Amino acid sequence: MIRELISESELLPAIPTEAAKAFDARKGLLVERVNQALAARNDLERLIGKMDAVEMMHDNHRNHAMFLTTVLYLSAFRLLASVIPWVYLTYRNYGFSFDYFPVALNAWKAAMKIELSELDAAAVFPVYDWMIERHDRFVCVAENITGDEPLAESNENAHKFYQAIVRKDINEALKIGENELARDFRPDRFYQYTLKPAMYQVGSHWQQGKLSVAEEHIATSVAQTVVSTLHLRNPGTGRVVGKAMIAAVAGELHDLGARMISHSLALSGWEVTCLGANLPIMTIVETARKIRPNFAGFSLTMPYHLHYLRKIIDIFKADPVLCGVSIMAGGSVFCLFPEARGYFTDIAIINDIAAAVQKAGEWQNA
Ligand code: B12
Repeated sequence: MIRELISESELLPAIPTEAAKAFDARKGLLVERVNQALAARNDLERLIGKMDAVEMMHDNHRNHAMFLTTVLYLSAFRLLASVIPWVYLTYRNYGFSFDYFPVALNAWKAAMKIELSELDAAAVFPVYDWMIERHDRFVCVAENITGDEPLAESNENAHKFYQAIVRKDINEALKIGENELARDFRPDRFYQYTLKPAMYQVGSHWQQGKLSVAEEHIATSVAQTVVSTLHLRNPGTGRVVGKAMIAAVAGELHDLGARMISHSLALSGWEVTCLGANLPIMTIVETARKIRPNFAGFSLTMPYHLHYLRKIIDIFKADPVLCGVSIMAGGSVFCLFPEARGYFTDIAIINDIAAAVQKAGEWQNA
């Protein structure tokens, strides 16, 4: 059924940029109005499970505003259709009723009637009507998500590494990494098949409530220490093949992938400038103008950051200094929601570290 919903989404008319901009500019006010509309309902407790969940509902409204901004800028309706069941499932797991969703979507429409011009609201309404009309079918898809999707491909050390990072055992975690590196001097294998699956396991245990937020943060911080220490102890080769700039886009706090890619590239002779998490678009552009990399790589995890990637690509293409810079992007959004790839056919989307290093080499030799 999800396939049908995704292909039906293609019938929606493209959103004019002006309407997307208007939604983006007013999204804070829209969120406030939707929060107030929901707070005024007598049946709020039935909709969100318990009154303690109001904070989480507000969170959802903020995320909704950011995600719809992405969807409207990119006319990314296939992405919208593939993300909705995950949103339904996540909030149902937190105790929300599925009935909450059409109520909230109608509140968004009411808010837009007040905050947007008639023309802009008329351009965006078909997207909301499309979601509301298909609510029952999205419930059906959400109910059939099993949650046993395979985790990232792993090797024999992944579970040991997982245990070490949740126990806050930095020495053991580092030893696993160093032993693997000593074997073949290929950090990409350790990162791809040990560290990444361990972090995905942290994520799913966190989502299932088996790890607390604090435990997830501790495990992440141990993993970050391992990556930094391995990089420090095993820097580049000295032979420079070119310059690379790696960053996680504006708003994106997940930067472990970017740091792992950076280290692997450095070991292949790239002079890497890794800017880390949450880089404003213009900082990325200015830094690229300054260092003039051969290529840039961007990391994205949350679907609601995808339109920033589009903006960066368009700015690079139109910039006389940056138009020759090749671009690659990766991150779990492209694995969890493969539909996202379709909006970026003009760059390389890569989720495997060795493949990213290989692509960089091909660009260098071209
Ligand atoms: C650690 C973590 C965090 C940390 C991040 C810290 C940090 N410095 O990175 C913190 C606590 C900040 C965080 C916050 C949030 N998180 Co979080 N987080 C995770 C977790 C557990 C691990 C992420 C990670 O490090 N993975 C390991 C890396 C190595 O994997 P990766 O990023 O996929 O990278 C690989 C490839 O994708 C690729 N790649 C990555 N980048 C690049 C770049 C290039 C150029 C290339 C070529 C390749 C490439 O190479 C890597 C190796 O294969 C995941 C679980 C998961 N399944 O990933 C959740 C997860 C990603 N988080 C999630 C959520 C919901 C959130 C929050 C919204 C939570 C909240 N309510 O606040 C916020 C959003 C923050 C934001 N604005 O970005 C969800 C996302 C669901 C979704 N996609 O819609 C996940 C999946 C957890 C879950 N199961 O629900 N998170």
